[in-house]
Amino acid sequence: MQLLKGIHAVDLALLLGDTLIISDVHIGFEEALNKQGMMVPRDHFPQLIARMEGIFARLQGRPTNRKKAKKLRQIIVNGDLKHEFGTISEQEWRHTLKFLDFLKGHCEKIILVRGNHDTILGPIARKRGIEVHDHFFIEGHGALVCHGDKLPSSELIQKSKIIIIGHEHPSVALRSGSRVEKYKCFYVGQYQRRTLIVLPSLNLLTEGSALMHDDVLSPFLKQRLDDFEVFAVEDKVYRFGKLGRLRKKDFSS
Ligand SMILES: [Mn+2]
Repeated sequence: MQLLKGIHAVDLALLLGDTLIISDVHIGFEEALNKQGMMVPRDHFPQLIARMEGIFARLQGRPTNRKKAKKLRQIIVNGDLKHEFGTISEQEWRHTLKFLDFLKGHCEKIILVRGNHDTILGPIARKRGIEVHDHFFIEGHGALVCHGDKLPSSELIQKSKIIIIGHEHPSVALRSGSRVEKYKCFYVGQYQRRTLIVLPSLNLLTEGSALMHDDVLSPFLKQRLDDFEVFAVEDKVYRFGKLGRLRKKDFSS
């Protein structure tokens, strides 16, 4: 599904030219929940790999003007690759390295953008010789990729045409009969007259937060959101229309 000219949503990932961007994988989330006494299945990792395999399979037929079309030029992980603050659990080490190796099989370069959960991502990244950035600018597209938990400098915002954030874990809630179903989604709106794209979370254990009701987290979204377009992700990506209209349809009545 094309969100904007030359920018496609491929399942829960965003494709911009030869760059794939994913966000908020939160590896180790189930272990953190288990520690809090919550019983959750521990099969997030194989699910995650299967989901990514599906995304890569869809990319196979994409048009490209590069000779080595098989691999993506780069994959940007836009923050919160791993879940736990402060320490790295044994499972996180194992899974994070495995995930990075898996991604490396599909691209020439991995770029890690720091999220608020990634305080000590350094040691993991160093083990694989991957750079960790506070933000990453995709030249040629004028696209600024940052996690979105805080605002970058105004100079950076000034020179961007597109800003791509994660952090928010957006979803949209729909009522069907008496049930309310949540779908992960992309938002496309504006921030300071720049195009703003909010990526869904790639953590498959959580549904995300529906902006229609929940409070916003990112400072980029502390603004009027009625004109933001919603693209929901299910078996494919669906254009849902504007957030303001969805809010008015109020499913709580
Ligand atoms: Mn975050």
